[in-house]
Amino acid sequence: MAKKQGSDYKASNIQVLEGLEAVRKRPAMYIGDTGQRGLHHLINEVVDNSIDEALAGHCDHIIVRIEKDGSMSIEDNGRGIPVDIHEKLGIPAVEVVLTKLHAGGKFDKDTYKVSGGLHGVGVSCVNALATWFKAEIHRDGEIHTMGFEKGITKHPLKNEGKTKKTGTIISFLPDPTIFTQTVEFKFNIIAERMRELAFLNPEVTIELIDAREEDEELGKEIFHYEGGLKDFVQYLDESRETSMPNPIFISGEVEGVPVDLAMQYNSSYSENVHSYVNNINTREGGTHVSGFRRALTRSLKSYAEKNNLIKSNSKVAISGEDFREGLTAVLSVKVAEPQFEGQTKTKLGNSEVQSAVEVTVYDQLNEYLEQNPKIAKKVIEKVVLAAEAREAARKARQLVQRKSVMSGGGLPGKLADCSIKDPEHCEIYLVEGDSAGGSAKMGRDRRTQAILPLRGKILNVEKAKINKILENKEIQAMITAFGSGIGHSDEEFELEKLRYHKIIIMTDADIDGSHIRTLLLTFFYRYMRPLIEMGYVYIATPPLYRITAGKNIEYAWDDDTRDKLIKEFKKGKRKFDVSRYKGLGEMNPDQLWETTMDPETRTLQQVSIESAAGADKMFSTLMGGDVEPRREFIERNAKYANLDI
Ligand code: 0RA
Repeated sequence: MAKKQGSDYKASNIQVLEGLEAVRKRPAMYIGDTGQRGLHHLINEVVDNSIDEALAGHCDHIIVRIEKDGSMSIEDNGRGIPVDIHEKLGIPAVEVVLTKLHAGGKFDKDTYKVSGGLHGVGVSCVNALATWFKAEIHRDGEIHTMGFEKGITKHPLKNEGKTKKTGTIISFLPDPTIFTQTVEFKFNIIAERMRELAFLNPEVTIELIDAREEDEELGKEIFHYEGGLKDFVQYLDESRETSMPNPIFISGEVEGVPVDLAMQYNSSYSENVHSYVNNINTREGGTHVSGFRRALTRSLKSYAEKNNLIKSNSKVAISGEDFREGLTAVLSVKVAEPQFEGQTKTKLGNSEVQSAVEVTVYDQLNEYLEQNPKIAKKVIEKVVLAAEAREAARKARQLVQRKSVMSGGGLPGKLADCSIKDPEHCEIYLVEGDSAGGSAKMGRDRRTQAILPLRGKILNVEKAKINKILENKEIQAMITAFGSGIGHSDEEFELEKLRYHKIIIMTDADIDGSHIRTLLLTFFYRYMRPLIEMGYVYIATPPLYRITAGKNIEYAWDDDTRDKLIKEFKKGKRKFDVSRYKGLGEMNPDQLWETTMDPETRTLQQVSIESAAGADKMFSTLMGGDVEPRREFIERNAKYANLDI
């Protein structure tokens, strides 16, 4: 029997190889990129399959391990990948799942699945991109294993004895010839997605273990949230002052579409609505989000009218966004056959979902408001204040525009603009301090590089109202220089009018510098988010050390390189001098150009936001009011220092 199966492999392998070879030839087409993000995507691809088992009600425990040798293993207690012979293909189903593109494996349509959704390219892609890949399946009382190298079967399905459990263990080592930038898995990046999945699937416990860590406690985190979305919202608002004792929780199902929502108001001014379809973050929103917005507006409006909570003499008209100021919400729906649209394919298109969400939220929110009149009154008062602030902001915005028109040309006085006008080729450096600004102005390429010196700290937008933000001089200068406006709607923020496609933050490599950088990023994230989403925001990386030996000058960006250079100079028996750059202002224009601004040689870090919920949490914690969560956050993250910025 085993032999017969073995010879069957040969015939079927031909097709199989063709499929996975394509993945190895063009990996980015399947997993997005082959950098750090693509590398970590491999884990998600496997875990998504375990989550599918959980969604189908067959799995409640997942263990994700980063092994000492740099490989990953993902274990679940699901049903185990089927091992029986696939009717049409004549090979074991597990082989179909692991070697056929897009096989996914879920042969029935009626289940909601993550895999096969947004990225769902299937576990077979992970197999294709791994130096080695193993599957251990516990199913029907028996242990089955299979092994591969670069997607090629090296060890056909084998029975390894008896078991009482069911489940799947997938382990693999990423192929360094594919992931040429890095094959190092980062605990924090994995933790963020596992936490999100645990919030979205309260029935599951996800253990994340880093076996590379000596200290067992430090290398382990368990994610399990019985409160689900409620816990998620409370987690997001941990460093904000909330306006209600507990998040509102809404749950229902309309025509086969399960809808879950948790929401609460807080004392901030930003809207933090995160939405998911089959556990996939729909960053561009879609029909489910419009359904939610309509229900929220309709329900609150009718409650306010019925109870005379909006004064008839109020001059400002309340608009939809006023109902969402200071709102943190997580909306999660499950759709059997989701259609994803939009630039990043993260916008839900299924029209039937809008009414499913709208009906569910409208009915249950009405009920909540009736039962909680005190909270309802507070919420309406907040909405009215938001409308008034929006009106004030509109006036302030007009004033900023008028001022810039009156000061001629419309550009801020401190800006040294570039001569070329095509935004695609233009860059603007936001430079900390006038003296560094001076060096940058002298050292730059005037055709393509504009310099805007920023004096002191910009306003912390996390704690300020929009009209105060618009009064801030540094923020005004950025708004007029960028030319794209400020705000959340398409009318307020016009990406087409942006004058530079690279916005480069250049601050000192010290605590103050990193504070200013975070303040700027917070401002962009909250009020000019498309800049970050489009990948237009960068961080310049000036060197930390200069080592001079006569006319020979070398720069070092980290301690290791500095030590290496020192060693070399010592070997050559040359006299040398090591200095630590304290600030950008210490560099002369040539040095600044050479190390940090010359497009040929500089390294820029592009700012990206992997998870919107993660970014929201990070900014509210770093910049919000409470000291304790901030201290904890910084301590927790200091070890990894990879906030992705
Ligand atoms: C195909 C079909 C079924 C489950 C799976 C694949 C499956 C894949 C993975 C990957 C990691 N863990 C997994 N667990 C399950 C359905 C099984 C059935 O119908 O019994």
